[in-house]
Amino acid sequence: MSRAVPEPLQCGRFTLTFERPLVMGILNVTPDSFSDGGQFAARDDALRQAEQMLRAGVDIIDIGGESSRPGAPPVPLEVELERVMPLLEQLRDAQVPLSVDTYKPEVMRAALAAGADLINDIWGFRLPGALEAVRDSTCGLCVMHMQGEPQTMQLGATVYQDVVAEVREFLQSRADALIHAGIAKARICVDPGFGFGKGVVEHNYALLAQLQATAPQGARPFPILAGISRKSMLGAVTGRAASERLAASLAAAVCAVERGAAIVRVHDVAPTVDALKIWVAVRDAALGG
Ligand code: 7PJ
Repeated sequence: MSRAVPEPLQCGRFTLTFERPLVMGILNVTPDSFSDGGQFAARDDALRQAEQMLRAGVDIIDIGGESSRPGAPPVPLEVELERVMPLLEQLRDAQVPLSVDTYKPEVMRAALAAGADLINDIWGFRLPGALEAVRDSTCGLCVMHMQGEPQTMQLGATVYQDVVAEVREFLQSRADALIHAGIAKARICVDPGFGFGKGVVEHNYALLAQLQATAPQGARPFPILAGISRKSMLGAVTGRAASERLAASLAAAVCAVERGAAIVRVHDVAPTVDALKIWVAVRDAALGG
């Protein structure tokens, strides 16, 4: 099977190329405890986890200071900054791109000033000021699909006539808006947003089955990022709790890469790196290389 390698992604200090699929490791700094100690413990924990990811061969670290789990309470700006900024500074010298998972323009600006290489926005840079916050930097941008308007934060039941086409049209319109604002196309990657405003399990599997078709089509396809790790669509099929979804997450990562994902966003970096090495070995053997 021949498939075009996506164009390189300009990503701050780095230019990412996609001769092989890349692994984005999820680094959440969201303490369960609301005590002061919780904040520090969470940071230490996150640093240790980052070191583990680096040893395992992570390609991008995605730092998140607010849980975007549907129904999770929003985190005040100051708290999100307090969680994200110290980590960004402490990981700045690691030789991998640092991504920040945020939809708040103020966090984007602070993160970019501190050297973030990529901004990962589950709202697709739709909040007022988001586009302006990233426009004049060289950071990469991950544009994710989520149905609904940011202002209403509507994450409930969602209706689609044709989920794949609707996601693609949305991603196309957001990419157009970014490019129209003067952002280089080479800075953009796209993501169908598994589980976000997609309450019907089958919709998520349709998006995975037709992953390539969820991205805007054209001569220079955008790199596709897929985040399926531990998500409820895996629980729906296996009947397993989130903590027991490693095997399902690995299978989903391989399926996503097989269907065109350039980057997979995962919790379990080491096993994903191994799984994708096997995928690469099979691909190369099929090419006769
Ligand atoms: C995603 C994300 C995703 C991108 C989260 C979770 C929920 N960013 N942030 N894509 N998911 N780009 O990890 O379960 O799928 S938070």
